[in-house]
Amino acid sequence: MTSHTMPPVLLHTDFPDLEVWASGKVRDIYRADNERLLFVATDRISAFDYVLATGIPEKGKVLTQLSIFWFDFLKNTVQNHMITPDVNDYPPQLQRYSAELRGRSMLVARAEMVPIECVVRGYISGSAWKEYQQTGKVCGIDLPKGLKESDKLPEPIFTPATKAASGHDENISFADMIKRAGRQESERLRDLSLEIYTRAANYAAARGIIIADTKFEFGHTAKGLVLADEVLTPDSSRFWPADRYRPGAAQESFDKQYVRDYLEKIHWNKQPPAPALPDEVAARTSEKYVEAYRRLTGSELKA
Ligand code: Q0T
Repeated sequence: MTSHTMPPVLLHTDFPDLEVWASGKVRDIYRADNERLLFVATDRISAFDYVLATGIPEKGKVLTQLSIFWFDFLKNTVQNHMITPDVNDYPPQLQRYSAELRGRSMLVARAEMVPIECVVRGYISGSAWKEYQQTGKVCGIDLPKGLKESDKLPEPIFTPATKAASGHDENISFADMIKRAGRQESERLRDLSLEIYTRAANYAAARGIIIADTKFEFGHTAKGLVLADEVLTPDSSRFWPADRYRPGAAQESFDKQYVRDYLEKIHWNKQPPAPALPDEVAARTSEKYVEAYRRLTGSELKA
């Protein structure tokens, strides 16, 4: 008789004596002090733009540990905002929450954030595929005629976006980015984003994962320009299993495929409230996140 036990899932953080700095669909950021923030990845999952009622065991840990892996992998290319992921090194006022924070959080340097989403695409998918079908371009970049959905691009492209009032990202041209962020800064962020993507995507491809596209966020600290937010995770990127890659249609997602299949099967109208997931869908999805971590890092996720 085998008994399956799931680790506890963290859906909501509640640190009453800490000030919330920013809160996203799946991440919460608290103010630690004037210079430092506490960045927490919960186990929440979003699909079709909504956060579901069910958490995914290990998800927050996988995303945090993957970001840490990439920060280290990229350390000779770009500085990052991480100060420490070790709760024992957190300031004393955070120590009382160590049980919830361990493995899924990091202390980061508070940065002056660049108000641009730095998106790099090696494959054509999502909003870029829509734009290409309508105009033949993406963010003002001319692409070859005759591309199919999910095709690999001749070379990776930088497609910046801004957070619109709707909460949805709005693709902008590089010329628009220059108007907002200046020429020097924009060229630096573009070149750096393309370099980071190329290094990471080549590494992942050798491990059977296509990183179709990804979004970076940068900020400025006393150390200079830093890579912030979470990096090269399934939430900030499209991860596709390479052995199932079939251009000409939308691709299966590495991590959320069971979730999307289930939501389609129950004919959810994609309006709130978002449904809960059966235990088995949550468990199989958890395994996919843990597998992505294993394939990319070559190590088992630590307990
Ligand atoms: C930030 C200052 O989506 C975001 O947060 C949702 C929880 C983006 N965001 C980042 C910051 C960071 C980081 N990362 C930082 N190091 N310093 N602000 C705020 N919102």
